[in-house]
Amino acid sequence: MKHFGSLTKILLTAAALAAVAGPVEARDLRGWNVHVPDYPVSLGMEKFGELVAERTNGRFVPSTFHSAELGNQQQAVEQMTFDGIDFAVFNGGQLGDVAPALKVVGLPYVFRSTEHMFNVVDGEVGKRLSDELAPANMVALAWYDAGARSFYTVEKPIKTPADVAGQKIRVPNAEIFVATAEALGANATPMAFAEVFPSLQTGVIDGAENNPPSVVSTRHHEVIKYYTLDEHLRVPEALVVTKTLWDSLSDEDKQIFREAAVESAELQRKLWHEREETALEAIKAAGVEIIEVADKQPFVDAMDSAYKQLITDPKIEVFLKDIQAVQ
Ligand code: BDP
Repeated sequence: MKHFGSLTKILLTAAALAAVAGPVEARDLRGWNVHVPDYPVSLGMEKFGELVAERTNGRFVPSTFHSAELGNQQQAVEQMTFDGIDFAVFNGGQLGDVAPALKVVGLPYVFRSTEHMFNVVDGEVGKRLSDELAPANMVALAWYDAGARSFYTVEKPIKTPADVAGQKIRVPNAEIFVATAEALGANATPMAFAEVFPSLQTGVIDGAENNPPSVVSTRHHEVIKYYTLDEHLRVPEALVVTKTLWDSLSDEDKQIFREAAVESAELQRKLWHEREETALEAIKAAGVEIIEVADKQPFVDAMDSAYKQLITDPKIEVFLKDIQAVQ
């Protein structure tokens, strides 16, 4: 498995550095990741680990456990609260279940483009979003790209919002996803990422929604027939460390961790961009019909009820206004 390879590399680096600099007390850090080892998020996390190990001269040895080996996302979020894991990449909208203000990045169609999204999360709003994670024992160090999520189905194509109504659509286990699918009248069915493939295969669900790289990494394109590019959600993903770990770091180490995270995000965003294109090609090549949505406005209009449900306190409203004001 890939992470053992890079773990070995990190340990060897640490050993080599110790030989030069004298013995170092290495602290192992456990990282949670939902994706397979060659996914852009996974490669970004590996980079983060390598840079931290290298630049702290092996005093910190982060290793990432891929493919939800340390549990599903909900369990991982929980483990962060008691330092069972030290770092992770979490879908920002899913974090809304533990830090309500984060729901704002999971509002349907909240970002106008990828550029707008990164201008928001890389700027002062991103810093404030990170502060909101403190009660969940997390600090966000950088943000990864996760493209845009769109619906896909096995039997009945989705061309208009009305086509979603009544379909049993899998969504991740978090309020923003349920509210978004329900706003279109779907029978929203929360379930863990790993369970979606067999559920599509056996007809337990009629469809799901995700970005092209995830459709391909989970082989959903082998069982679906239609992919509707409505792009209802564009949710950034946060590279987080526990607040416990963060607070224990010297200022110098904090800078190393932050720079490593930002550099890993630069790599991840570049890989993401490439993967988005190859993934869509693979989906087409598998014979899936791609349904372009020339006018997304009917989908946007249908999201009113999701906004009403998700904007539960004035703070989220302030965040929303601030996001809209960013260019
Ligand atoms: C992927 C996201 C991941 C989600 C997953 C899902 O990167 O954070 O957990 O979708 O649908 O695209 O569960």
